[in-house]
Amino acid sequence: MDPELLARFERGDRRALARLITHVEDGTPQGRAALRSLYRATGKARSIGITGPPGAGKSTLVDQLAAAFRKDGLKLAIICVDPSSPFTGGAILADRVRMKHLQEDPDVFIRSMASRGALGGLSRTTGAVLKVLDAFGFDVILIETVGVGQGEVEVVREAETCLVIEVPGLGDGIQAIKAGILEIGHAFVVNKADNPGADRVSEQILTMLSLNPNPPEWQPPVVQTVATRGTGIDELARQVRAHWAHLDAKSLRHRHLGQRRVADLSDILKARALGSASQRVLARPDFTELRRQVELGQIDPYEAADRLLPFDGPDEWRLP
Ligand SMILES: Nc1nc2c(ncn2[C@@H]2O[C@H](COP(=O)(O)OP(=O)(O)O)[C@@H](O)[C@H]2O)c(=O)[nH]1
Ligand SMILES: [Mg+2]
Repeated sequence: MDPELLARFERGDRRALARLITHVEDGTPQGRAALRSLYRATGKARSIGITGPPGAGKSTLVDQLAAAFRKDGLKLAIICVDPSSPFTGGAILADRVRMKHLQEDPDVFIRSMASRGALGGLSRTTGAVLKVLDAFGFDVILIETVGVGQGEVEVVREAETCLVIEVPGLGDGIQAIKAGILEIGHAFVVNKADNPGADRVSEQILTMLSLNPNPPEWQPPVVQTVATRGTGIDELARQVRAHWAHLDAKSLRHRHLGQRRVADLSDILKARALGSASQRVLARPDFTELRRQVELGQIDPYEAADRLLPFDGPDEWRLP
């Protein structure tokens, strides 16, 4: 326990920031205590989630977007969430060397998150790290994640603006664009537009968006980019700013923040309810015996659970 850490964080010390993030990722008592005292200082930063298949150019795009926002004088944090583990052999993506001038910029903070963290779930950990960066005073937080599974989709949901990256040449575009991904995108980026087929992918996305039976108030634009050359980045940055203006004008940002706060309440209550229920179960004298009987198949786990934790509510967690 380091009582100085929070004080140094509040003075703007980036080493303290990095250490606090580690505490939060690991779910240490100090991490929890810090989140609690920081919470009221959150809600100012803009968050942008960037998702898409591996190799689509997300990191290159993030670097370019970051450079564009730096021209506006905005302070930036970049989080790269890479859920791939060494066991799946896909961990190299997080190691990509970032633009040198971003790395040397004192108003840019770059962080890789490779672990699932101890908070329970990738999105929960990312949400907590976002809070820390927000409280530290960054204007914009860019979150890059590989769009492979539900957990990663949840990560971009933490952000108020979601960019979905597609590329030409991944077979049939319609097959490659999953329905769930269409719903979360506030802007679609067809990167590698220097490769053939970019117009076709853009048209397919526009067609799929037009098929939405409940068209949203915000019409997601489709922007073509060549991230390696910086082509289309100004237009993309313009669309992101337009989305910010839309969120502000319609009080949607306010609503999004409110929803995140209630989601946090739900998560905290859930963790506490689990903690106190498990304490009650472990304190029961018949726990060890019932556990043994379940293990041997002598009674079924439902029967044992009924005896250990008599309960007449629904077996689900829901907060209205
Ligand atoms: N031809 C072309 N290559 C690109 C473009 N954007 C990125 N790349 C390259 O694609 C590869 C993967 O890029 P990266 O940003 O690491 O992709 P990520 O896995 O989505 O983060 C790198 O070799 C990039 O240089 C682009 O617009 N056109
Ligand atoms: Mg990457």
